[in-house]
Amino acid sequence: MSCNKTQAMVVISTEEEWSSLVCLLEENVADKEEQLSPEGHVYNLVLDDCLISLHYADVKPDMTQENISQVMNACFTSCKDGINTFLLLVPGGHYTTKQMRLLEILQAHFGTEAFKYLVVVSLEDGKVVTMLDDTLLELINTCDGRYCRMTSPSARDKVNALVSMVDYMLAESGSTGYSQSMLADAKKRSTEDTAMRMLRQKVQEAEEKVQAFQQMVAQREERRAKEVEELREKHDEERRNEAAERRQYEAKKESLEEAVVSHKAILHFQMRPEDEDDTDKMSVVLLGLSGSGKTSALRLILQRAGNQYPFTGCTDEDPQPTVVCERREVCTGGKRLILVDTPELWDEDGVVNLEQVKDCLALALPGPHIYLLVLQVGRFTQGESEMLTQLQKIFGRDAVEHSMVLFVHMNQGPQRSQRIHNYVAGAHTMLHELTRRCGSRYYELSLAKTHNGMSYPQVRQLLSGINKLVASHGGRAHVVKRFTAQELQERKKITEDVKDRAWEANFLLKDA
Ligand SMILES: Nc1nc2c(ncn2[C@@H]2O[C@H](COP(=O)(O)OP(=O)(O)OP(=O)(O)O)[C@@H](O)[C@H]2O)c(=O)[nH]1
Ligand SMILES: [Mg+2]
Repeated sequence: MSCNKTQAMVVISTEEEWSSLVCLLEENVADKEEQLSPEGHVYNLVLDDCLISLHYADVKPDMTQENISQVMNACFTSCKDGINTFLLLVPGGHYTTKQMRLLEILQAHFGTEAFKYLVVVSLEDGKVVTMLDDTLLELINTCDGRYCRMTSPSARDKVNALVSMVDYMLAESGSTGYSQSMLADAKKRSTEDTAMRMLRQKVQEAEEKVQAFQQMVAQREERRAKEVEELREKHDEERRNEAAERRQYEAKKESLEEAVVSHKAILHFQMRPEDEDDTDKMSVVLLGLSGSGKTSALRLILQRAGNQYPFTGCTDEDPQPTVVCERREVCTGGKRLILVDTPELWDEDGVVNLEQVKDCLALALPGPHIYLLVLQVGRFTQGESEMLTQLQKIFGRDAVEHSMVLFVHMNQGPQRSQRIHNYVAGAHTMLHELTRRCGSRYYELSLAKTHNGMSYPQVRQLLSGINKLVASHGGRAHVVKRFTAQELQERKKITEDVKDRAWEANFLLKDA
């Protein structure tokens, strides 16, 4: 039979639907003629002088890309005059994942160009489909509305309608269908896409690697910082512990040394001959303006230092102003400590009481070793600011090398927050200068009875300071050049003779 025209249609469907289509056409469309090709299924149908050649693309969703290519190429080859259209069979108007996958294969092989030649065919065996899926509607839209229903009673009419639809589509596109050059273009694009995809994938992999590396570096940095911090904390704690241990050790060592010295001294003191020389005597002269606290400080030092040395004349009552120099002795740390109390040797106006100066030097024999400048915490007068000048004027320029300052607290002890160092640091520059010129040798003593406990360590520190200063001068006393030794010795004798009178005078004043 000769035909005026031929339409080659490639059918995209599952094998089951392809069989259903063939059955439907065989049963309902006359003048049919079936022909099977060795490569796959081909079904030729002659209808009104038109040869409709249906080529089944036997692709399966699980096929490899290579196999799909083979099937599609065979399909293309069997359509000798090119492919006019692609038919996607959907059973009963249901667009399922199977059909979606087949369309993906079609697009992958023939490119998006193939959609311009695609017709969606709904196989409806006796059933009438009234509602279409949204996804199917979308697909039909993509195909510019090319949708055809294939029902058994009117199959012939439907095939005719399909042929007309294809004719119209080809006329619209101005081509004969999907061509070899389109296939070549699709393959080229696919290769380019694949290359681009691979490139993109490699870039992404590289980026991921960079990111992972950066993350790893950041994690390591974080871990290292944490370790360093932990190590630092550990070291800090070790240092703190070491410092505490060192302090404990130093305190222990100091107290042991003191105990040894004290013990030796007691033995030495007990065993020494009567006429022993004066090398173990330290003589301290307390100096300061009236009311600075010299007598009170002297009493407290004697009480705290002189456990082995009983002395009379010490009461708990407030002392009265001292009118004559007095000498007290105490055995401490293995030495005889001589303390010389003085009345005001010079007044605020700088007027010197020379007789009392001589007395104090005579009573300080074999010293003086130390000049203890007594100042009240919180009080610093104009006269006191010139203390060192007066001291040097009276006792000689080098007297300052034998001087130290004793700050006394009258009413309250030092607050924890304001230790004597802080007091000095924040004091008037003149006071600051005074302590500096005394070689920063300054100590404190709480006279207030409410802070009784504090005076024990304070006296211990003061005595230690006295010992150190005396030792730094090789145990030698300070020589006051303006008076001869003989003159002072004689004065000492006279002073001791009038000692009883001095006591009397002081006590008389007290009772007044
Ligand atoms: N508020 C208070 N006053 C005290 C304390 N101890 C002593 N005083 C007073 O401080 C003043 C001076 O005390 P002294 O120790 O006699 O001073 P001084 O330097 O020996 O004075 P002169 O002998 O006059 O040179 C006296 O009026 C004491 O009554 C104390 O703990 N608290
Ligand atoms: Mg006094």
